Amino acid sequence: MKTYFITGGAGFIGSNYLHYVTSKYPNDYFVCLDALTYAGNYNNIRPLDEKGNYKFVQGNITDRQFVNQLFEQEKFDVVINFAAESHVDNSIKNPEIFLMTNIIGTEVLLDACVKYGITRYHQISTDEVYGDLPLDRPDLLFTEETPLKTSSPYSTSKASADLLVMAYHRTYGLPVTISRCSNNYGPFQFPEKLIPLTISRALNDEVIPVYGTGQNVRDWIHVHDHNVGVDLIVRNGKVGEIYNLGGHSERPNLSIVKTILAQMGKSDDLITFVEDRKGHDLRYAIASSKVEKELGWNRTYTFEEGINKTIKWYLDSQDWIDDIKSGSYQKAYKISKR
Ligand code: NAD
Ligand code: TDX
Repeated sequence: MKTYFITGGAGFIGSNYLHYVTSKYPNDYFVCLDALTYAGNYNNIRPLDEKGNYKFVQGNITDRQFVNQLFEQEKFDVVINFAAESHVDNSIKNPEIFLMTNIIGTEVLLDACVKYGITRYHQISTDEVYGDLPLDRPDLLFTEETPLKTSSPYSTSKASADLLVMAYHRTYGLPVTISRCSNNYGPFQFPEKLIPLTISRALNDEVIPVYGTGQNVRDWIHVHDHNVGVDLIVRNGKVGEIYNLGGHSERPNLSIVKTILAQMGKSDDLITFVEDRKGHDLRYAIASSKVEKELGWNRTYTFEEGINKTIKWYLDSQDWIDDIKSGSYQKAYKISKR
């Protein structure tokens, strides 16, 4: 039995991870720490309260005293850091909180790992640390050897955190791994991101803002496939290694929006082209051959299966969307404690 420290578990990817592992590993114990920022939604993890191998704690990864106390109390074996400010557009408007959470927060966790000792620290990183690829070179993919070359304050903060993680491995011998994944989609994604934003706006026949020409390409992966990869890397990955995880499903943004509208029986007339994102990365595409060969990871969802299931989930979860739209999701944790 091991004790896992999961940060950012009330967010999109972390909550999906917790649903997966608390069932798969009944003999392990999972402590979720989340600050419940605007992106953290207690409704995502409320059903886990019933489980005997799980506990939720509200707190901030930048709060060193609080984090150290938790390490002392819980004696964590494994730390997985999902917590981050994750929305690129916000980082362009207000970079500071991205540097605080994504860099300083990571440093606080790494220091606690050195101080108290752990068997594995895993950093959830992103393909955005590699910058972007040209649209007219489909032969080019990001590998783990691709140099870091970031575009936004968000991706720069994530790359900085990755460098810190590797520095703690080399300097203090901390047993670390890093995974860099492409764009995720699936249940519980905050409707600021392209796919849930399109679905939730289309539900009310609101316009869908497409940045620039809509030709920017992202490599989409179902969140479950990402989390299966994280679990494999944490349990079997080699210490000190970085592993890419990708969807092998490159699509231009306009095609994603049109696919969703068609599936929902809505008109393309909802699409509105708006001013482009500043510094907008053109194309992401990930080579995952290292994790496939070394750890036997592979995707289970095709994009078509995954997106249809995801659209259905949002259509069946309109209460979840309404709670976000009304803001009442931010009271969900307080109400649960009464
Ligand atoms: P998210 O924004 O949905 O969730 C982030 C969670 O972290 C939220 O619950 C939030 O409350 C929490 N949090 C934020 N600041 C915190 C702090 N200071 N202390 C404690 N908790 C804090 O993000 P996500 O999409 O689930 O992303 C999770 C991780 O995966 C991030 O590290 C992100 O960089 C990475 N990632 C995301 C994608 C994607 O497509 N969404 C792709 C690759 C990598
Ligand atoms: O309204 C929109 N219109 C639009 O055209 C939004 C929100 C986005 N877009 C475009 C911008 C991107 O090219 O769609 C694409 C996807 O945008 P986001 O959903 O904001 O994701 P992206 O910027 O690609 O970053 C995501 O993937 C990598 C996550 O948010 C990051 O956390 C992750 O690291």
